[in-house]
Amino acid sequence: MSLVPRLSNDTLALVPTSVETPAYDRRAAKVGVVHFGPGAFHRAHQAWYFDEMLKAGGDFAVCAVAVRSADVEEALGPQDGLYTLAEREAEPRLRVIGALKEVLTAPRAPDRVLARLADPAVRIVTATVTEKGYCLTPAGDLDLAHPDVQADLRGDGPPRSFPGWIAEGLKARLAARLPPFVTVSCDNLSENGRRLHGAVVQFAEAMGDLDLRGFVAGDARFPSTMVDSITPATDDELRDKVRRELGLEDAWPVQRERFVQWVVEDELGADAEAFAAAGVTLTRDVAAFEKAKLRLLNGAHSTLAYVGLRLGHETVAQAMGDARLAGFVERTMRQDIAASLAAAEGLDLAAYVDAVLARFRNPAIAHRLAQIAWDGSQKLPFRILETTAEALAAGRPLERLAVPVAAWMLFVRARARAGEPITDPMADTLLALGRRLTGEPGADVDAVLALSSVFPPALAADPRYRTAVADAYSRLDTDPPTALSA
Ligand code: CS2
Repeated sequence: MSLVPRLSNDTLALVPTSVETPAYDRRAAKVGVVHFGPGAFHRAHQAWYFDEMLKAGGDFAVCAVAVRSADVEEALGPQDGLYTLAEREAEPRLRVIGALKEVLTAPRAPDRVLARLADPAVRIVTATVTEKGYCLTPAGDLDLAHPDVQADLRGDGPPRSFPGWIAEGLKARLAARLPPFVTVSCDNLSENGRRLHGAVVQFAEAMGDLDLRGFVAGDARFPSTMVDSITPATDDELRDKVRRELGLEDAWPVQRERFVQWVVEDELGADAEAFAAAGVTLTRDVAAFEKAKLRLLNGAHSTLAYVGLRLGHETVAQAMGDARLAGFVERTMRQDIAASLAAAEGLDLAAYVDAVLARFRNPAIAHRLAQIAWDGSQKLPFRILETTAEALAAGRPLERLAVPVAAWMLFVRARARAGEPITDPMADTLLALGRRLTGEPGADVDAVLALSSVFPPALAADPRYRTAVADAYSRLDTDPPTALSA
């Protein structure tokens, strides 16, 4: 048993002054925000912004709701919602974040979640539920065949899906004649707010509730956003560091680089000023920022992950230390991806690429490629395939853009052959497919591109694209460095 006391309201005063702690009255701060999906990214990113807003005196305390797992409640409940955020740079910095005032697990306390959604003091609902949490079909509609959506539409219990929760929350607001909350998606999907809005409208329609449909479609706001900060998963090294420096036990600290960015479509009403004062960029044109970030940063990340793993690297910084791979990724960003982007006002693409590459090289961060490799079936469409489909339509080269997809195929095949699991909502399908891949490029590419929930049919059917993927696959399989010469 550890003799080190646990971080909580009662022990907060023991934290050394070198570590920043909440400088506001946590007990007095009112909950103004409900957040779905309080994983490491939320706690390192939006919760830090809300902590800044609380410092400035606003009612931005957060009720954090895990849609399924009780892990966060179990770790942070005994800590009164407190946890440590480590900024990993040459000069690291620790800060105890106090923004999470309540930590709930939806299946355990559905009534409390609903009461918060219907609380007049709550104005904002944020979400990081990952790509799969939106329950969308490849065409971007609400997936009515999704088991959680079906259960929610039957209405025989509290909501299970995230769109179901938002619909239920807005229904409660309507019944109480309250204004709707603003729903702010913070996941890495292009046009995240618009997609979520569409899904919740379809949800209300499928419920046959026309009043709710009108309220969601006409009154509720779903701004799109771009969120950015590199957040490696928590590991023992971080837990030990925090224990040493705080002199307290923290069951679930989080870490990120110092850089943070949050760009939100300007639909926040009276709260806009507080967001802007905390450093959030409010804009009318979030799409250009979102696209640039998803395609350049996340696209490059997924490329580094699958190709880097194939080459035996473990972290992003190590992969960037491999000059051939780093050069390949940089060419892909500058030549192929940047060509698919129109610069947003205030966004210089060449400087953005420089900054992203420098962040990837941060030696103070051990961002594991295996973490980025999760959920490839959900990530590749937004990160790589949209860029590729546009390159195809415009007659631009496809060779480099085919490489991460070929590397993903090899990743799936390697995991399947080794009998190792894959973290992906399509894991069963992918592992079965991976076992069938023989190494014959034509047949393997046929089998993988037939996954219609991942590859848009027009792209999958195109002979130029198929040839490019098959060529990259065979090179990566037999002589990986040659795949990087393109
Ligand atoms: C990463 C992202 O894990 C991943 O797939 O690409 O989480 C990335 O670190 C963030 O989007 C950076 O903002």
